[in-house]
Amino acid sequence: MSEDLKMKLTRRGLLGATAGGAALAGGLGTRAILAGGALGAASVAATTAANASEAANVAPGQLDEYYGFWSSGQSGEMRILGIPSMREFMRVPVFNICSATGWGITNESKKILTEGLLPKTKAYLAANGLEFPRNGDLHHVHMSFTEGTYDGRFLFMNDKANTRVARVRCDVMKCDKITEIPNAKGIHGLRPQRWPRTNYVFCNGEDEVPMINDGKILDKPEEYVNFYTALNADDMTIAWQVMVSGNLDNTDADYEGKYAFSTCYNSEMGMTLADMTAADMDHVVVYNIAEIEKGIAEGDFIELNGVKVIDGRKGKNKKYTRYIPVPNNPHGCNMAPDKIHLCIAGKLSPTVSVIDVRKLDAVFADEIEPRAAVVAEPELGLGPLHTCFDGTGNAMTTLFLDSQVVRWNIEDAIKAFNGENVDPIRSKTDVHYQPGHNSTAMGETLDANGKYYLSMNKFSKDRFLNVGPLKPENEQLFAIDGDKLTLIHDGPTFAEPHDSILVDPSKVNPLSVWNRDDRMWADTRKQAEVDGIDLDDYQDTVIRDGNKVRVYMSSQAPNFAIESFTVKEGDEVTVIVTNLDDIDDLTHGFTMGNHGVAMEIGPQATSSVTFIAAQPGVYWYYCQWFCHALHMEMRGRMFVEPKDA
Ligand code: CUK
Ligand code: CUA
Ligand code: CA
Repeated sequence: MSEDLKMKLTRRGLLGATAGGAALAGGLGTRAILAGGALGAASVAATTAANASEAANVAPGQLDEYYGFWSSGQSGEMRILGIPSMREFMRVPVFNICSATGWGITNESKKILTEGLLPKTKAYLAANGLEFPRNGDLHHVHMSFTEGTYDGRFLFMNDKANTRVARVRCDVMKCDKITEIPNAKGIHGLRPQRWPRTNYVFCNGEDEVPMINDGKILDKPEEYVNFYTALNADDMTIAWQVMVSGNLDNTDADYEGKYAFSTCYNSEMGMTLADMTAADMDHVVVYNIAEIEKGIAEGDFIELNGVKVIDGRKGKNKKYTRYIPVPNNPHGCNMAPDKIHLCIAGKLSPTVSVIDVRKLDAVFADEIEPRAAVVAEPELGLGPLHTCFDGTGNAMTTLFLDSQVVRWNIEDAIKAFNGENVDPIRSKTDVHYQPGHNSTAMGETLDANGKYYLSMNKFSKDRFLNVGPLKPENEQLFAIDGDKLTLIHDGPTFAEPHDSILVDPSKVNPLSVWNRDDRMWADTRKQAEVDGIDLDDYQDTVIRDGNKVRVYMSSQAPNFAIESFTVKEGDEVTVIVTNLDDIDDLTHGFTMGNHGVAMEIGPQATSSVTFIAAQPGVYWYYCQWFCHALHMEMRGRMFVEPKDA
């Protein structure tokens, strides 16, 4: 490592950049502190792109070229956008609670939010008066693959805040499963297996904890471990886990189904910022999938909380994992669609380490040192976080501190690493400001193409009218023209443009109207059968079952079939609404006034909600999704009789 590079990796450099707030001050201070010299010039001047914005203009009524599936960070939902217009089409609630759709309020969604929680978690949530976590931190959304490209079955996403993984069905764009991951803490990096298909979803546990986290071991970091989890994509159960040394940040998988990878920024097992950044090098963990499966089959595991756990810690079982040293505190982990090069973003190091996955067989066979799998380490700029690809042999890496994207050539980087006098950098383009993730159309698949480049920026600063101390983030879309990136969209976004994938519409084909026999309301259907009601041949009926009342009603614009019903004070009331309309876009809602109850009922869907009618009186319910000229009139009354009347 050059002296210059070493200097940039010093802890003082890092602390200066973060503690001083220089990163937010426009870049100059940061660069001075961290690099002591000029790298590419990230200007704070606004980029004007008046004519370029034409390129992002999708004419009224015209459809976009790509779907964008967005994570929303601490908002906990998934979003669907159109590329290149950047119009936001939909918000799909996942780890959050949604007032519009009733996610977290309906019985159907509550089941999904609670059934995958660990018993211990349910117990301590209950002690806090909760059935499920109220929040989520959704960083990474990725679609299921078949043979290296998207197959339009599912989208998978992590919740760092509550150690969960969720799945969204692409046919209806609703979440259908949420699994809390045992043993691990803080699921961060997440990627589906690419080859031969997504049988596994790989999940990184970021936070270090004792192997058995029951309070017997507390402040003894030397006894902490981290867990890498393979989830079965088809049923969202845990397939296996690998215990590793150091923590786990981002993950990716190869195009052969042989290896998966994680970056680790805390090989030091430090518990303070100073200690987490103390070493010169951290590492990338390489998982040998076939060997791990063999180890599981042969019983070479311990069982922890019902999960088969392989010991892949450093120096334990070298057939399962290898540790490739890379400069301190790496972050992004991105497999190129050339099927060969894995790009590890340096974060504290201005470099990206390029690992040739063809060399990993030799690493596992002890024929070469792990570090010999690194075939390039170009110096690209300050704060490299994530890399994406456009299928041309070039890579684009976000530079957080420089507020730029650097476009560079992988082969030239390899040549330079081998001593040839070539500069792999093709161009640097300013973004506004501090980009984290980036994406290209189909960029993490074999169909990667070079049409659009998306920069997901963590700060908007001076770019929009001031809305108070909490500012929006900023997303920028660029047209890729050779090495030149032209800004075609620049727009604010609410927390947080974390990560995204841009998907060709040929891969996704959602329904417009629900199938009546959808499994989303299978439990409600069962209850209806017990109540002697055929949900398909609808009877609008009120059933009394002790102090439980079930109100079955259909809806057809602009009417609820039941215009009033009567219950007794203290009754547990379940309202089951089936939307008989079978027209595109004809969604009804059910809101029970003053009860904190609302839900969406899509065309042909059934939804249900349960509450206690605790106060006698007259209460109005109404449809809260605009459905008809007489939508305001789509309402009815609930009479709650006093207990001793
Ligand atoms: S991590 Cu945040 S910018 Cu959660 Cu995808 Cu890199
Ligand atoms: Cu039904 Cu509004
Ligand atoms: Ca470190």
